[in-house]
Amino acid sequence: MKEGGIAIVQGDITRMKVDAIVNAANTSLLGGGGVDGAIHRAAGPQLLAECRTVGPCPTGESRITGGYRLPAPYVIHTVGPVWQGGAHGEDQLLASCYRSALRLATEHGLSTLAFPSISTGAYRFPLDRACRIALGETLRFLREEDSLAEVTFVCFTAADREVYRRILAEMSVS
Ligand code: AR6
Repeated sequence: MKEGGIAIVQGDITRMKVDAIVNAANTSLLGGGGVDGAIHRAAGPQLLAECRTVGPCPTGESRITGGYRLPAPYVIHTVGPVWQGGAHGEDQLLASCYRSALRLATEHGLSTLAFPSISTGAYRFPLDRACRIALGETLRFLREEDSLAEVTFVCFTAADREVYRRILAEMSVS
């Protein structure tokens, strides 16, 4: 599904042939489980070595490294908020993850970017709410900047992909 520079697919983000994939990291940038673990496994040990030189990274911010053995030449590591009920600035911090990752991509002259669903796994951010923030921030960014050609949301499950598709369709008509 494609809509105004946004594509939504189901799959493994480590296989994406885009200029940069985004990693849902933690503040240490030294790896972990989930998509972070998958990216480090696929990229190989040089990614961890570079991460040691660019971390730590505060929640809501992003850092860029090479992609090493990945098909994508760059990885943008962003640190999502841990869900604590929604009254601890989680929405603003998650929006900041998307904005800072998109900004880093344009600063590096990249034109295609793929995001996982940041914070919705181990960090337990509710999917619907996170998805509205992800798509809202990205649509706004794409309207204001013409440097990025396509942003792909890579959903790990078909159920997640359907949520993204439904919410993008809702946002596109409103
Ligand atoms: N490709 C695309 N999406 C994936 C993949 C993959 N290969 N693997 C998992 N997902 P999570 P978070 C999805 O837990 O909630 C790590 O330990 C997954 O189904 O990876 O931001 C870090 O080091 C979910 O939809 O990230 C941090 O400590 C989404 O990616 C912490 O987890 C995000 O789930 C970050 O937690």
